[in-house]
Amino acid sequence: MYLTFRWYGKQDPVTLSRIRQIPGVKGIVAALYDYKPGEAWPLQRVLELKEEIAAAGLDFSVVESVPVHEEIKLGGPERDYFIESWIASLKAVGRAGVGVLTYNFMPVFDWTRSDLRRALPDGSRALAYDEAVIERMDPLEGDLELPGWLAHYSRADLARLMARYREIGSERLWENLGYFLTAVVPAAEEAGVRLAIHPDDPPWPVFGLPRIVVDSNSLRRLVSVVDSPSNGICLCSGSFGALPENDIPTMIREFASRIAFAHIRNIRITGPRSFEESAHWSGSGSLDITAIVRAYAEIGFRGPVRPDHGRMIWGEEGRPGYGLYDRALGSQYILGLMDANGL
Ligand code: DNO
Repeated sequence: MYLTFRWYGKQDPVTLSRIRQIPGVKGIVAALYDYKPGEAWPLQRVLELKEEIAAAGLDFSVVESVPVHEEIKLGGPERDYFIESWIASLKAVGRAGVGVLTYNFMPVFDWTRSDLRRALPDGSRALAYDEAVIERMDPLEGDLELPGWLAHYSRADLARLMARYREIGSERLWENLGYFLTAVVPAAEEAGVRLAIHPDDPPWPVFGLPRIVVDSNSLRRLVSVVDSPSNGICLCSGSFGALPENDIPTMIREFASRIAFAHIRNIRITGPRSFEESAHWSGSGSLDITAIVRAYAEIGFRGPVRPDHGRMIWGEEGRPGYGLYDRALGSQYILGLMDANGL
């Protein structure tokens, strides 16, 4: 396993030169942020990004994410066009020598939280999710927008999209994921890229929209749709871990051969379908990060890992979940566990 760090490009207050100073970080997780879902990434731009990262002494290890256009998820009439365009981006990623590509299949909204700056008792601030608050929220009212979401829709488009998803339900969403994978996995194999689906975060329906990548059963179904190492998983401990029945070390062992990318994050479950994000240390949250890294050691995981979200500490401002300090601390905790487990 080797340590990587997410970087949001030139706009990111966390610069590559700062990331370089974190011991043990070898790789960068990045994307082309100026392309909308459905637009193909030109090879030249991916190569430029790779060069920029290499100039800072780091490797471009993972693309996170190439967004999947809603027409693909909805199985709309234009899906083949958008799948072709996604494959063009995938090929560019492969030609640039980046071996892992993360994506998700969440309808409309990527990760969702009710609170971007929950004050924790120690004075730090963290992302939090409260089902009761979410139930009272109407995404068609107000400015529901989270940093990190790649797509933003006008209110009218959002209303139309949400209505279409409510019509199709989760079984059709599975079929559409199957159709997508059947088309893209052979292209990924050819391009030498492992796809890594990110689980739904949180792993249950939000705003009445179906969510399907939520537990071990869904991963079993996912890997069986197309039997190939390129049909891989981004095993995100914080996303799956919000459901107490998801035992992350057990999942790591079961899906060992399909894990292409590890996200390590801790959360503190505060009630049913409610949690706040905590520091990576096992002692600060509900997840046993020590056992998680031990499971990666047991399966001999050789792929990239990144400290997922961090809290905002020491007065840092910036992109919620993606400040420098707490993620850097988390990376050192992970690095220590890696060393202790011979990873
Ligand atoms: C949140 C991230 C997600 C992830 C996408 C992958 O911080 O883990 O936004 O990048 O779901 O497509």
